[in-house]
Amino acid sequence: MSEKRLPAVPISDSDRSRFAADIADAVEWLAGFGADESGGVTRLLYGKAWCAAQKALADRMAAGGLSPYYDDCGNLFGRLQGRDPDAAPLLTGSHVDTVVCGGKLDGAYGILAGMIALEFLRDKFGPPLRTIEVVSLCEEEGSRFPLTYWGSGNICGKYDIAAVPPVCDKDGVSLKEAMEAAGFGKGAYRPPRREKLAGFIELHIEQGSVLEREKLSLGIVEGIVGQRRFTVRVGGVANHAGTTPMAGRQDAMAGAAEMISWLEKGALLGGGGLVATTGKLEVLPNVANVIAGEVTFTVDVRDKDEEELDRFCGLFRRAFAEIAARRKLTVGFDEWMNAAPIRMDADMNRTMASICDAHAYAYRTMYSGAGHDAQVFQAVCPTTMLFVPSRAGVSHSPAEYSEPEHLADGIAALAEWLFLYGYKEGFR
Ligand code: HGY
Ligand code: MN
Ligand code: MN
Repeated sequence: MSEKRLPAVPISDSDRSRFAADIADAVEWLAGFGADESGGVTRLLYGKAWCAAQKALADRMAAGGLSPYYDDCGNLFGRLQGRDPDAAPLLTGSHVDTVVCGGKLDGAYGILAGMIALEFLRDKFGPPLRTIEVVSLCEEEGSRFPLTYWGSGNICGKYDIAAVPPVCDKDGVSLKEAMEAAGFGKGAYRPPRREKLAGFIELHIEQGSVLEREKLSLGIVEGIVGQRRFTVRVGGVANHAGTTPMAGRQDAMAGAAEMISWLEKGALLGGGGLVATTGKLEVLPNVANVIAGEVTFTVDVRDKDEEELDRFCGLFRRAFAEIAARRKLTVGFDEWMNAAPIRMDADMNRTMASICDAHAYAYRTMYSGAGHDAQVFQAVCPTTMLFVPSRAGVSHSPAEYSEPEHLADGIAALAEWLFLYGYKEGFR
């Protein structure tokens, strides 16, 4: 239990109900940008819905008194100017892009909650000591291009828009072309790289069912799992489904199926927390009466432990190579994501625990099985992350939902955290 104290930012019942009403409205409003027929949201980096959402968020930030500005890779910031221009700024926020047919809260909640919290603090306490900015990060999911954390990665130096990775989307549009078509990457805005940051906090839905199962309101994230993503290409010989005997086929689909089944069994056998997923599969020529000549599929592997990730990825690559050799197939691996497991800042988490205790929120510390921009920021500045419960643990789905009261508690805890680090002397 952290030291008991009174809340530094008391939240009245009417504050909480206003947060709940405002966040519920704002989430529905933002979900309108990229709403798809499945009832979910599809907002892909630099696409039409993405551009409209960023523009609408900039207008909403301006209307709320947060000065909006972009950096040159398309991250959007809403600034609450601090009194001390030399103090390093604090950032809060999350990603504006979504998965395909995603939910309304993943990413969006952290942006909108940051806007609500900053306007609340400004109205109650005036300008902060140090500048605080809410950021709508341009891309985190890797849904359009085979690359993730494009927004936070440019801020934190993982990427450099002067050397855009040569990746293309499924229509062959390159990241560079898409970025420039959206008006970015041409020097019209400030360079994305931020050297001086006092800290970053990301408010996010849990996307799992721990908090709901344990009937808790908040989850302080002690660490985020490491993540590896691959594209695996299996090559065989396309042939007639009717005239080709079973013996001697070089069937890329049957080979890929054996590999994907191995992946699931291998992860289950491991017994620990490691998870492995194939979420995407493409077949050529993809017709019923032709033996598949080529199959491309993804592998997503996650674990808290870097060595376990190394071990399992070595194991599955050897197993796939053995399957391919036995079936006279070829197999190729393209690793396009490698995020190390990371622990959040212990001091900042202790502060968050004292906030939860002061407000008597039921909370726990926990690990995140989902990747987040916070793991990119933690490599360059003190970073913390706070979860609110997800109904039935569902996410990356139109059924994604959190109770407005839980969303409101997240905003209240965020507001106090930003107050302590942004308004008070003495906090780093
Ligand atoms: O896949 C993830 O963990 C995150 O939602 N991008
Ligand atoms: Mn996500
Ligand atoms: Mn997310």
